[in-house]
Amino acid sequence: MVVLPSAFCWLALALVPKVVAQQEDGFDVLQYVDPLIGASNGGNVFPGASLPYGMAKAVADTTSGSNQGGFTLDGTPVNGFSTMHDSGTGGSPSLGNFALFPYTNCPGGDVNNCAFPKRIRANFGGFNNVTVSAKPGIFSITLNTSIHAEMTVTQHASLFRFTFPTLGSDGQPAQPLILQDLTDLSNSRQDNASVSVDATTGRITGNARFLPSFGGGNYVLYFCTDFSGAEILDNGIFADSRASAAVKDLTISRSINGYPLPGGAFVRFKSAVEPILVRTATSFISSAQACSHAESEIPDFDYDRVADAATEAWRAKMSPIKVSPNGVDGSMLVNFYSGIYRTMINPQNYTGENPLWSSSEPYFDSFYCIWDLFRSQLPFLTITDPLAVAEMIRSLIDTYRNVGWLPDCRMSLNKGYTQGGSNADNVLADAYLKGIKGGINWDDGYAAVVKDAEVEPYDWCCEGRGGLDSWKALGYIPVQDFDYKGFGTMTRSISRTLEYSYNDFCISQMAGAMGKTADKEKYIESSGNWQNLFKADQPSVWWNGTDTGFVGFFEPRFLNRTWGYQNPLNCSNLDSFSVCSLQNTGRETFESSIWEYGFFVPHDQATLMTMYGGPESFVRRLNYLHDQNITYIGNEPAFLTVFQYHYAGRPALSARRAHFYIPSFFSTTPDGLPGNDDSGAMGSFVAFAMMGLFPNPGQDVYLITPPFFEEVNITHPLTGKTARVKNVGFDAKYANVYIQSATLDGEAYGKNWIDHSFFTEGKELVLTLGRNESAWGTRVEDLPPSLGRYGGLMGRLCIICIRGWGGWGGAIDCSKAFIDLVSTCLFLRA
Ligand SMILES: *[C@@H]1O[C@H](CO)[C@@H](O)[C@H](O)[C@H]1NC(C)=O
Ligand SMILES: *[C@@H]1O[C@H](CO)[C@@H](O)[C@H](O)[C@H]1NC(C)=O
Ligand SMILES: *[C@@H]1O[C@H](CO)[C@@H](O)[C@H](O)[C@H]1NC(C)=O
Ligand SMILES: *[C@@H]1O[C@H](CO)[C@@H](O)[C@H](O)[C@H]1NC(C)=O
Ligand SMILES: *[C@@H]1O[C@H](CO)[C@@H](O)[C@H](O)[C@H]1NC(C)=O
Ligand SMILES: *[C@@H]1O[C@H](CO)[C@@H](O)[C@H](O)[C@H]1NC(C)=O
Ligand SMILES: *[C@@H]1O[C@H](CO)[C@@H](O)[C@H](O)[C@H]1NC(C)=O
Ligand SMILES: *[C@@H]1O[C@H](CO)[C@@H](O)[C@H](O)[C@H]1NC(C)=O
Ligand SMILES: *[C@@H]1O[C@H](CO)[C@@H](O)[C@H](O)[C@H]1NC(C)=O
Ligand SMILES: *[C@H]1O[C@H](CO)[C@@H](O)[C@H](O)[C@@H]1NC(C)=O
Repeated sequence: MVVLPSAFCWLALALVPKVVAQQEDGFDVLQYVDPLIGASNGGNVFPGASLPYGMAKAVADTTSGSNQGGFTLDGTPVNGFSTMHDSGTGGSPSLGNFALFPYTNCPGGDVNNCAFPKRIRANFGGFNNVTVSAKPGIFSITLNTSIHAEMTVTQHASLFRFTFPTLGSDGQPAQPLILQDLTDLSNSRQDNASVSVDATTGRITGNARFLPSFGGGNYVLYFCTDFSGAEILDNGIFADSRASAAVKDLTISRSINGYPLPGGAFVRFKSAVEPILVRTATSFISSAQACSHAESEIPDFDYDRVADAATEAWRAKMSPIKVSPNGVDGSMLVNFYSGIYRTMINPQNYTGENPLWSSSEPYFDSFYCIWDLFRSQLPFLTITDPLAVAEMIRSLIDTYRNVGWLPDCRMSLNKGYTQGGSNADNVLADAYLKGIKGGINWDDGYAAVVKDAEVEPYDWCCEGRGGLDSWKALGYIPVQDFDYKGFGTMTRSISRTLEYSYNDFCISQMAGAMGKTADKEKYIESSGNWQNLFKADQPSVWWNGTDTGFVGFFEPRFLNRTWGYQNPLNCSNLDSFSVCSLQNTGRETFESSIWEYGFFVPHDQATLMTMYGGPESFVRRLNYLHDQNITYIGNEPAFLTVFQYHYAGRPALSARRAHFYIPSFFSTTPDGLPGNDDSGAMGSFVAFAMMGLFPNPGQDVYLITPPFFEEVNITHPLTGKTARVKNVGFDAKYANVYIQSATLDGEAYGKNWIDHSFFTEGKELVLTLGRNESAWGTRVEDLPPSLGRYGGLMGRLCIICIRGWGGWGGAIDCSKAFIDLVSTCLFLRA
């Protein structure tokens, strides 16, 4: 069984890093991690105690209505302390099951004078912000009731230490009561939850069925809770607002209240001379397994030992990334390291905890969601924690084997909603091209991505792709498609077409690297399908009638190949009217505008640029997208657009744009995140942007900009080699952010991108900075790879012109195109 091995692994992990932790130079990376960044204003991060990828995540839960990751610093009170959470959530709050709540005593000694229901006990959960402390692996808070709550974790178990005042609210000596409620953050508990308390030991066990927060289905979670530190006075169960020590077992209905009827167990103690320790573990398998996790991971109730081990686990994960603090504001370091920290909260390692199928493969959950994670979070971990990424990918492939498809989103053992394409394809390609091995069966991985491209699921709400017949027959997803084979929300035809195109490109690259030439050709061909929705004569006019001056946008198309229409600015950051998410009244672009999706051709920027009239016009468009606030950095599709200037031979503008967003949109305060962190997506954006190497995910490409620090060292966990980026002429005021020249391992380096061998082989990149844009990285041979050709554009333009007059129904001004071509050639000095 998994119980013992997993406990041993975690103990081992906790012991080894002690060595790493002894930083010769006294640089302790953990001093720069602030888990509270994003704990208010909708960041919805999980700010509590977790191990890297840990299943146990302990924190105080507040009553905030912000779909929070448990705790918030927004003035709402605490109504429980629970041990399972997700981070950066958007849809609805996730997990937060089986909350504990402490009272110093029940007035008059009567348990019925303690408040059991969640809504009422929030009256006893007020707190002052200054009492909150969050560090990697540890969280603490003091409630207005003077109860001090500290918490730390192992992989599956949380250890809470409650310190009580000597007198209760009625002035009588403390006789603490701790209750445990059969609830979760979103009040999703279903029928027939149950709980039992052992009269002698006070051990509470139980289980309940809950709903996942952004998907279908349900899950059953079990728990096991033990106490230490004081003698037990009595114990029992509660139902609604009444409790009794005479009853030890409860099975409770969801009831007809519209919210689950409060129910759970309590344990009361004779005194509060010492702090009371509460150890609670969960399992998706059984209460017995939860108890076994708890006993093996925290046999001794030793809070300090567990907290130290958690701290060391984080220090070990984070120490390989070292930046020079020289000259920079401390908040820059906090921004950077806190971002990195948040990349390792989710996905969660539920290996040994998957009741759905039996397998010896790892099982990771809380891919919440891959649409967010593929862009920079998983690529970040590919550099810093390739072994973990290998386990995640094995888990994705095992999910394909057992469920039939790769997930696009997955939480709490259930399928989550697909937002666009089958973006696990991008994740697999990214890892494959970067040489991630770690026991991955890549033949099965390849079969999984091909299935996404070839087989339409009956229900494509939550896996695979919809509209495959039209995709293959027409080369795009039509608006108002006719699809009788599979069913899902028939919206997002533009963003799905763009994402499917890129998914196919990712498959083609895997095929190419595996020597499957015919497949490679086939998927390269379909990766060009995005072009079929480009309406060359489409203008873009603001709602007040002002013309943006740009022509040529993606537009929806019907089955009969005629054009539909969506204002290219709708669903942008400035459109608060349109419905743009997964609603069935949604638009043809998901959570973003045609303007922004207009850049989502990560594999063929050269051809896109040609269609946009050449690099100058492409750059003007990118500037307009950012400067007019059409895009919003708080949602993931914006990430790559910050750096796409590289493809137009203007890497300096990417650098400038990175500084435009950081720190002004990302500050180190609880309200400092511009949107939901979406697991650690925002965190990874900050980390990559500040490190100066931004990935084009799904390709072995990192776009080079100067790091925000004088020096960045990243030691590869497998090869042990240290990659180094050094800024010469570094200026902590960030006026010198333009690369004048570069060397790679001492040789002049003109390309504005680099590949993954930089990290695995520990290369050294030295960037010489200046105040002005330079010629560095601007020549065609310096540009990142693109499927179509840069510069030599005449042929393509003619094709566009011909297609423009033919099947496209729109005219393109070929004389203007010719002028753009000439300016392109001049600019690129090809
Ligand atoms: C995931 O959990 C399993 C079982 O506890 C463990 O063997 C493995 O090392 C963990 N993986 C990571 C990346 O932490
Ligand atoms: C808790 O105490 C703080 C200050 O100590 C106070 O501002 C706040 O109003 C109190 N909250 C409640 C719910 O009593
Ligand atoms: C809950 O238990 C009752 C009584 O045993 C049973 O009738 C009912 O079907 C159960 N509900 C569910 C959802 O299992
Ligand atoms: C990076 O590594 C180099 C070479 O080992 C070392 O000289 C330098 O001090 C390191 N920089 C940081 C910030 O750790
Ligand atoms: C119309 O709106 C755009 C975008 O907000 C703005 O840039 C422009 O100045 C406005 N034009 C007029 C005439 O108000
Ligand atoms: C094409 O289909 C659309 C949507 O059904 C319809 O409005 C339009 O009239 C059709 N055009 C032609 C030429 O058939
Ligand atoms: C597009 O967005 C604008 C601004 O919110 C809104 O007024 C308009 O109705 C939207 N158009 C459609 C078709 O939704
Ligand atoms: C864009 O938004 C920022 C703040 O979010 C604001 O300062 C700026 O004026 C806006 N620009 C335009 C053109 O609306
Ligand atoms: C660099 O830019 C500054 C300010 O934009 C300008 O005054 C200066 O002349 C430029 N230097 C060179 C060498 O182009
Ligand atoms: C914490 O405390 C107040 C009042 O309780 C809240 O309304 C604030 O927003 C606050 N949060 C922060 C981050 O200061």
